Amino acid sequence: MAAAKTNIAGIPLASYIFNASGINDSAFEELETIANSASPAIMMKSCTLEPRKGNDEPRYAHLPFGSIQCMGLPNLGYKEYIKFASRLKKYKKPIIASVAGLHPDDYGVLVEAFQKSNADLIEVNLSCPNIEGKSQIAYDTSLSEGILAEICKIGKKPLGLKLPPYYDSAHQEGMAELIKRFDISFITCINSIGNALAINPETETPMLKPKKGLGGLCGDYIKPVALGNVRNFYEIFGREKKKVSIIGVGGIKSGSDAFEFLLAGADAVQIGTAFEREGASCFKRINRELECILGKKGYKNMNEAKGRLRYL
Ligand code: RRO
Repeated sequence: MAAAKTNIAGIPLASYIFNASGINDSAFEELETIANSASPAIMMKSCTLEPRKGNDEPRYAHLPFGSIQCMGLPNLGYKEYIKFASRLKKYKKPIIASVAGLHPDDYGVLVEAFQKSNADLIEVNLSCPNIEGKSQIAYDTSLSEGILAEICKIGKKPLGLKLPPYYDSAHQEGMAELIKRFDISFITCINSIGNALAINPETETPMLKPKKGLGGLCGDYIKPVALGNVRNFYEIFGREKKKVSIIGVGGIKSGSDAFEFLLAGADAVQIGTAFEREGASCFKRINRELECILGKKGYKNMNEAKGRLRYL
């Protein structure tokens, strides 16, 4: 059977499926659970300069086909995650830091700190939709450009961008142009679909308290949008010499979902909502299902199927 080995930005991963930032990855014990699971990497919660409690409860709700949340970046502050990266080293899995600024200047400080840490990769979150009064940076190319100019000067560890969903090819091309100009080694797409609203008709209230009920939509609802974004970036970067690894995320809960992301061109995928529902056993299950599909279809390795979507 084909082993679903892969790599991101040249860093080898023992399998294709690991955890998405934001789900059960804030506290050290949670990160150890991920380290002890079949996840081939340990992704940490997006962190800010200072610790944050996050938004008021209720801030997470299950929906019939996924979830909606407005967590508001609850995290222990970047200094804790630097310590966690050292303590997680013994698990011998790539450690991925995720950084989120509340102000554009924060990004330089955060990236510099993780460049000197035991993290192997740094995911720069430019797309959190859940902070009242702050827009999603990656929808603003000139703001993003200023941040990239700053962070790409620092250190040698591979940098990636966590991107929001794009709904217009011109916007996606604009972000791709920026990525080509800077030393960005991977992208993770997509973040949740921001500013969704779930209403409880019984109570006639939103399901969430923060932001008048608006929150990020996750799970099955967003899979086609995520696939579209992955595919479009795959087509754009496929025309270039420089390799940008693509990590797909959004609604993956089975090996068949992961296989669709592989066909679209993803180098690896992350699991969020399914991890929240099922716990850390999801990584082994989904990977086994994916390997089974590859075997049945006669693929000897991931590269034989990667990006090989056949147009009608
Ligand atoms: O913490 C959050 O509310 C959050 C973050 Br940082 C993010 O990047 N995406 C999201 O849906 N929620």
